[in-house]
Amino acid sequence: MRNENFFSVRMRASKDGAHENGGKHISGGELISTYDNLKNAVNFLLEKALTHTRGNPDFMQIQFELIEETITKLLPLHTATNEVESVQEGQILAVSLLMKSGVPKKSIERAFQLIDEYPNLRGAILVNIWNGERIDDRHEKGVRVSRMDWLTTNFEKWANYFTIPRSQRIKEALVLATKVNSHPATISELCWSDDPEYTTGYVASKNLGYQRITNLKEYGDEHGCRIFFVDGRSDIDSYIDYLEKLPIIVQWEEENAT
Ligand code: PML
Ligand code: MG
Ligand code: MG
Ligand code: MG
Repeated sequence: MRNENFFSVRMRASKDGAHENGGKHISGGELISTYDNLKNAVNFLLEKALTHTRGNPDFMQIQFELIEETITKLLPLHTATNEVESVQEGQILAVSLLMKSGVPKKSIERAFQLIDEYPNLRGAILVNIWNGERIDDRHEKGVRVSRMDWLTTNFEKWANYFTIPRSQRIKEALVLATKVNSHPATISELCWSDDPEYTTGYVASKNLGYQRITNLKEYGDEHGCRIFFVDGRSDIDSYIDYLEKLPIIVQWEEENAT
């Protein structure tokens, strides 16, 4: 096989100016591409941002860079879907899953206050499970998990096997959750979308897997949430380096099915 170079391709788009100038976040995206596929990768991210339900961007940046590090392969987290009738039911389930994964209740309550304090966050916030305090210093920007992907053909094979919708959104969220939760410092993750038309979110952890919850916010609400609950005794700088820099590809074969 040809020894190929791989590139990390990233996009961010905003409205009323760039993010750093107070613009509203519209869309972001991450891909890993071969050189020959770069044109498709850039077009894919361009299209994603131009057609986003959060609005039409007036600022966009797409960049690519060669990946020097070896790419690690990860199996997708085991996935389950929890149907709930209301946002209240969804939120109660999320709290109980977070507790099951090892986050103390008090710290979950504090983390929910943090979500309200940073309504325009575009990345993730890192919360120390031992006291519920935020431990990254990224303010409104948050931490952006990067350098990750899943070949669409392989994702579709996985989705067909488990009868999960073959949605790009699920693919992207599961890639991120798989990367984040494969690090020993991550205890659990809580996420719901900032897309006003999408109400399904999830709690993910090593033991629970990727637990989708069909109703975690009201339809029409543009406020998203992404919290990584972290063992605060870990080296946080190297943890953030892992999230931002270590390249991973999710890959699944039928013999991996459990
Ligand atoms: C997002 O849209 O940014 C996050 C979506 C999370 C849930 C995806 C799913 O499993 O349906
Ligand atoms: Mg989004
Ligand atoms: Mg639009
Ligand atoms: Mg560093």
